[in-house]
Amino acid sequence: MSGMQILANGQEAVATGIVSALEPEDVIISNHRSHGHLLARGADLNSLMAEIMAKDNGVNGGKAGTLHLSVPEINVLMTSTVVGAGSPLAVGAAFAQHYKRAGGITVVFFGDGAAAEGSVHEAMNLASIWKLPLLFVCENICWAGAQRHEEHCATPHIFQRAKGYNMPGRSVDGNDVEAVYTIGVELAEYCRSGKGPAFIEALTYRMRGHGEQDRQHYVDPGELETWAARCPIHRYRQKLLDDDVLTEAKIRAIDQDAETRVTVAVAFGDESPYPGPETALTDVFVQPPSA
Ligand SMILES: Cc1ncc(C[n+]2csc(CCOP(=O)(O)OP(=O)(O)O)c2C)c(N)n1
Repeated sequence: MSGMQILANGQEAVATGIVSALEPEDVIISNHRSHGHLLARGADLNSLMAEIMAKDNGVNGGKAGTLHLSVPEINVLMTSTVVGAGSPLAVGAAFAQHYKRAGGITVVFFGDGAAAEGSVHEAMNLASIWKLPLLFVCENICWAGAQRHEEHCATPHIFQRAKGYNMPGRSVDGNDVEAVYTIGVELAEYCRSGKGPAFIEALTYRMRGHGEQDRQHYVDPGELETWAARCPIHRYRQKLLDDDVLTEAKIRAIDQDAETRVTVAVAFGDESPYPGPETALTDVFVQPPSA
């Protein structure tokens, strides 16, 4: 695939836990590491894969690519690779929900690196002053690009910043899907009830490089092994086996189903055409409704 591919292997429990805690009317804004959020929300795998391959059948006609997706049908307003850009836009989305008394909340996903951007601090401040229904979800994956957490962040506990903006802030084991879901339900409910914004810091890890071009030469292999042993998928699989919820055979069937769906999606993307030159200027400008 051409272009920069940024994956979220290792962070599956955050996407699944938080998105499962939402209602259909809730709005999601995400960053460059968004594929898990979109899949958890039920985006169509075939048209997502086609979009990542810049094909005409993609969710955005091949114009967004992997980093700037938008799937309004499932209320994923946008994803952006401009670090820290999602939060002020999430303030806008949450303000619209509040103003129209629409009932939903907005969730914005961002990384620990983004948490140091001024835009995120401004968004937290304004959301709190206006008591907006906005859930900030910081995925602390221990790295921002090639920088360790302590190289770019003044505090080891980002969730404590929530206190400075007068909103509840909690940290959670981001590799435990039930724990993420539980805290997600609790704080989504807080935002939904009109009390204002809330903040979750999910502690997890980036199992691949910053992007697929990154060989992670700067990462201690022992650190990767430690986090591999905490893999959220393996952990939950084991729990479901231990609790007799699933059998080995059922798990194999789920794995097989996932592999088949990915194979079908890759074939769909491969076979899809590239957009024609005549579409270069379509869906680029919006004609505002006349007053
Ligand atoms: C405003 C801005 N500054 C810098 C970059 C370059 N950049 C892309 S991703 C990234 C690291 C972001 O780290 P974090 O927010 O923790 O997200 P992660 O990649 O770790 O999920 C940087 C610096 C950018 N895309 N946008």
